Amino acid sequence: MSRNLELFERGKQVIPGGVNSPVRAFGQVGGTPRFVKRAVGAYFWDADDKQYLDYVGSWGPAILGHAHPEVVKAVQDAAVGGLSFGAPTEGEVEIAEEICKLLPSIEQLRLVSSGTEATMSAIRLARGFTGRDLIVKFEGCYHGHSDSLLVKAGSGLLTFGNPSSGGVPADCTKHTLVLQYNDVAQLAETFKEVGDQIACVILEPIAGNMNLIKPSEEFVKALRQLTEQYGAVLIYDEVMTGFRVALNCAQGLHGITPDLTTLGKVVGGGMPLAAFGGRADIMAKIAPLGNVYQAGTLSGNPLAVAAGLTTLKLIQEPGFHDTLGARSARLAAGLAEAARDAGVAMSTDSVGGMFGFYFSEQVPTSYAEATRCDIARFKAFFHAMLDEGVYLAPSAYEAGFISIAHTDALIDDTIAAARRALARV
Ligand code: HOZ
Repeated sequence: MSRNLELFERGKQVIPGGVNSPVRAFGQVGGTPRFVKRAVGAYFWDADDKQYLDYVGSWGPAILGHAHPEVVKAVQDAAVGGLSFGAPTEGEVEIAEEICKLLPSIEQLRLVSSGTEATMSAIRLARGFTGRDLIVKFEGCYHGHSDSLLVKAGSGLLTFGNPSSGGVPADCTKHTLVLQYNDVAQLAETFKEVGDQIACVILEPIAGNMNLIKPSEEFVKALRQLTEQYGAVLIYDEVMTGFRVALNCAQGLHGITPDLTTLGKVVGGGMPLAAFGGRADIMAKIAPLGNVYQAGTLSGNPLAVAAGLTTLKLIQEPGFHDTLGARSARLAAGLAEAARDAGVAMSTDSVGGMFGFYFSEQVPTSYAEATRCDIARFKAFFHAMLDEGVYLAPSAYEAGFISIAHTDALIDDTIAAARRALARV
């Protein structure tokens, strides 16, 4: 029996579904999840010692590749000095200063341990600041698993969302409006109706949880203009895009200054670290200064801060994001060409260190379009690529991630593998 399968079976006895986060269970694609034994650079090795070229990268954090020596050393050095204090450290001030320097929209920030905490806290803060209850999110955008965000669209415009998970009372989602990504008219109509009750709009500024989907320029401009006009807080959820799509993040690419930003993944360099921050007048509402409560024993953990600071330093090397972006674009173009040659309907897209491939003629622009892609073909392609030693996200609704360790030669190998795989799907 394969060791992966053995571990999966053992895991299922003691962990629901055998995994600690649902998508890892290979539910959409079927088969046995790969249990990671070790990872270096662009590769990981599974429990059967098979090597894979990794295009998940821990779902975003591994922008430098796995186990970058300088990051590992920083964590080791920090560990010797103590693992957790529940008291402030110099490193926390340093990383906050660094983030504020890189993102001008952030005047102050709070460190937390996960993206879910960051978005949940940012929403509480926006409500506390505005004194309003309604929040707006977009279908297909994922902002972590807090109650008010586990919501699917209601039956029509201005109907409130329904819980998308068991265990979430309808009361928790009755203040959440779910609108369509990239639908400017719907957004404008919503603000016209209830704009003065909206506390915040939270947005994946480049969506990565319904595959990779970019917003139109018109959409992000309308969002900024309407939130400003109606006094609602604009939250850019850059947990996934932060420091990955560009050094100044998606907001830099869009030329938009959000009121609040949430960060995670790259900011922790592979350790559990996330942040939310923005306008100083809004952040002043957070306890101990204000009455919006937020806390965490492991917030600003010294090991996580050491990994994050080192990562932020290394990604500022000249040309880092240009190289990363060129490699994602090379991969996207190569996959599209391979599909064309194979006569398979596939479109692709990329931005910075993120890419998407879609089994559809056109790149989707909304959740509805993303769900119309050919999922059966995706599954077959996913497994054919696994056989080739290429590990893609085990779901058609996740973006792909590359690291700086994914050289042009490795990208070309991936495209060659995709040509062989596409001939079989
Ligand atoms: N939230 C991730 C998908 N967008 C999955 C996290 C994980 O399984 O590690």
